[in-house]
Amino acid sequence: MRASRVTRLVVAGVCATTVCIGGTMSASEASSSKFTKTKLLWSENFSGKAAATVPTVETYAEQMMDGPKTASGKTRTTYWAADQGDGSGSGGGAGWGNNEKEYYIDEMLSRDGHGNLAVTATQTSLHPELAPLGWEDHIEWGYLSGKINTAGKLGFKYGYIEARIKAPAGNGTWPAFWLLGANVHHGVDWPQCGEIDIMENIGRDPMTVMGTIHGPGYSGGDGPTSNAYADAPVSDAFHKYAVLWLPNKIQWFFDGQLYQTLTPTSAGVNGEWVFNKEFFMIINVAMGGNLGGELDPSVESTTMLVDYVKYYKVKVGSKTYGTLYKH
Ligand SMILES: [Ca+2]
Repeated sequence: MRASRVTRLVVAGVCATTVCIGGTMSASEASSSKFTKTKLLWSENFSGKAAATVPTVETYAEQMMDGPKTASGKTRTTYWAADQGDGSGSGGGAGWGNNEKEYYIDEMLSRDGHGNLAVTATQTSLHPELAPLGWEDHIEWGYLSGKINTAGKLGFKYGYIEARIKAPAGNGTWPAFWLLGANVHHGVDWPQCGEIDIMENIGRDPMTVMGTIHGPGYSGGDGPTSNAYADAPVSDAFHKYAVLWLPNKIQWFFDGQLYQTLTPTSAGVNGEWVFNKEFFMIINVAMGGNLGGELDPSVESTTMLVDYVKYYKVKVGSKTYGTLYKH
């Protein structure tokens, strides 16, 4: 999510089945590691009444101050923080390092009352009452959108992580469900911190799902990646996006079907594997940018729905993997 990889997008051939992968399937991609989900370590179901905003979301700064208890002494009920702004303070600069064209505000995050998180991207000009001060002078703030993360509160290492998502529709949309190395907040820069993109999709290529990693020497357009292909736009229906994450191995699944396996010996990684440690989770809808592409004026408003995120401990052979960190 952090950087462009438009240069390595490959146009898919025709798929005869509902899901298939691009290119030639290697032996390691042909089958998933035999694993069993042994325990649900954490889940977020986004249940509750429809609300203008997600009531459990607080700013990252507030979360960092409060610790595991809220200021009033109650045990925290959320581990989500909202990212705000255009990325100017993110380290990636305005546009989040990708020339993205959204400005994140809390109001674009809501519960829909049907058990889903709704992340809406909407043209800023249509909602000047929600727009940041001076928005008229920033043509790059074409859309208001939403982004949440678990940084500093909830971390994950290994296991099986799955979200059920209905992607937004329209040219320029760039939804993502991804993980970022927790040490990015402790002096380690991107891409050394590592990034695992569990799901990305771009609206102008609506039937293609991308799974990617970024690390030292293999980031941006050089991040190892593969695609899964749906037989209809992934904005038409909910789909399950997941990774099985093990020491020195990550496998990507689309609706339960494996479509990619990456290891330290995968092409481009050159042995420096930065994924055997804690990561945090991010969900967002970017607009435009290096990967999202041209914005489409006809896309006035579009919404991504997230039914759930589930995190499981898994057993592979005689060993179990999956550690949840609550900070
Ligand atoms: Ca739900």
